[in-house]
Amino acid sequence: MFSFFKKKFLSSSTPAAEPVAPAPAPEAAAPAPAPQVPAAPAGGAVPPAPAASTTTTEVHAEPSAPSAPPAVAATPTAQAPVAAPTTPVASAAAPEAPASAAWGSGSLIGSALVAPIEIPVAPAAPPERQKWLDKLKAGLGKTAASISGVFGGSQIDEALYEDLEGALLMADAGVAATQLLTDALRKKVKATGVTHPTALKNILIAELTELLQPLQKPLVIGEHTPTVIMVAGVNGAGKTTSIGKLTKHLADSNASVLLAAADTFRAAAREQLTVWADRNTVEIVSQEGGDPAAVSYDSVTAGKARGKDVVLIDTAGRLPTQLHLMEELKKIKRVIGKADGTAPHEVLLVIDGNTGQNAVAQVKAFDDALGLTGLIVTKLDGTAKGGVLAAIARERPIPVYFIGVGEKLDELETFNAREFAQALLA
Ligand SMILES: Nc1nc2c(ncn2[C@@H]2O[C@H](COP(=O)(O)OP(=O)(O)OP(=O)(O)O)[C@@H](O)[C@H]2O)c(=O)[nH]1
Ligand SMILES: [Mg+2]
Repeated sequence: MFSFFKKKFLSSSTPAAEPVAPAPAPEAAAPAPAPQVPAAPAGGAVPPAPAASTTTTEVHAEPSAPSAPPAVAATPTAQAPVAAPTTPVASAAAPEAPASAAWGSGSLIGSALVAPIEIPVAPAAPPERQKWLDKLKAGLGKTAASISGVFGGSQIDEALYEDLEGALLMADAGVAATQLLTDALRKKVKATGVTHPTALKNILIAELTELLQPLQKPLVIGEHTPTVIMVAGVNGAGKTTSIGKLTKHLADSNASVLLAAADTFRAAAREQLTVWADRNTVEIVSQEGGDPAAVSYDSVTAGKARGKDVVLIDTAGRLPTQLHLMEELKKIKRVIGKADGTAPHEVLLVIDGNTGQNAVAQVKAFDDALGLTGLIVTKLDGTAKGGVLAAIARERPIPVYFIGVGEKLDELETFNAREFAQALLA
């Protein structure tokens, strides 16, 4: 669970149910039969909390961060003031002291020690976050072990750098990020005069944190009502599951969510999303067969009419090389814009963490086609090596809003650069 800040701008002055403008025929193909918009299940869609409709700012802070000021996005691990004044949302964020500032003094290791060893000391995370971090660490354990092995000797020499390059490449960090990191290490070693590999490893954690920092950004909702989020990705990346998990985070924070089953290729895909909708007791717009752009259009108009805070649009998996399917995705995006000229407000790509270097190619291709605003990286609990985030940071730094470490509802969390660097290397 992450802290969740939400601010509404129009809620008190805008009628909840705007009349839906006569639909300019979406580019959607045939005038498909009206999509089913089933009534909310018993218990209903999560209604906006009463406070939400009358006040302008809601703050749902983790118990561990009771004094966090409004308009601040923070993870349970810390409090990082975020500049965005208008920002509510699902946040990433963290203790944003520069990594080095969090370092404490180290202990003597071996007789070769000539410089004090600095050991990063992370502020204690709240129990829930810690549990999740442990899962992330376990998932990335193999990578951490193989990179740590490089620093097992007693001196920093060329062989160490070579081994480190190999270990980073094996971890999917890619050539460019590996080069950048090892160059930075060489410079730091020269500048500081450190001689012990353990000190070098701590420098690497700091350098990786810095490289990953641009990826750490909170997802903001509340600037638009509804905030329309379109989700794309290759087959089986974890789109539908991540939407289900994200819905829980949003609903837990009293945001009302409408799901859109715009993966109309498979009946099973619709059913799968319906299961997540039921689990979270939120409403879903779906249509048997039909055009995904039409479903998306209808979901946005329904979201507006019902005053939903968020519309989450699930799309069918596709490879970036399937050009006609990429064209379809672009069309979905355009048609969403016809239902709401400002939408989609977020275009997210879900990436399977096991994809290795191919993930970078996916990010580039989907970004070129759609203009991505954020990423969700899934399956970091299994065989994924994790270094791919460094490659993304180096080659196409698009914010990683969330990372997934399992199939369960609570196994999606906000991304924090320092936590991730430590899980990958410590
Ligand atoms: N271990 C693990 N499994 C995950 C994670 N996220 C999703 N999965 C699993 O990955 C498989 C595919 O997930 P989906 O959510 O159906 O993926 P999708 O991208 O919607 O798939 P398509 O719609 O077929 O393209 C399912 O078995 C999920 O349970 C994760 O973070 N960790
Ligand atoms: Mg799916």
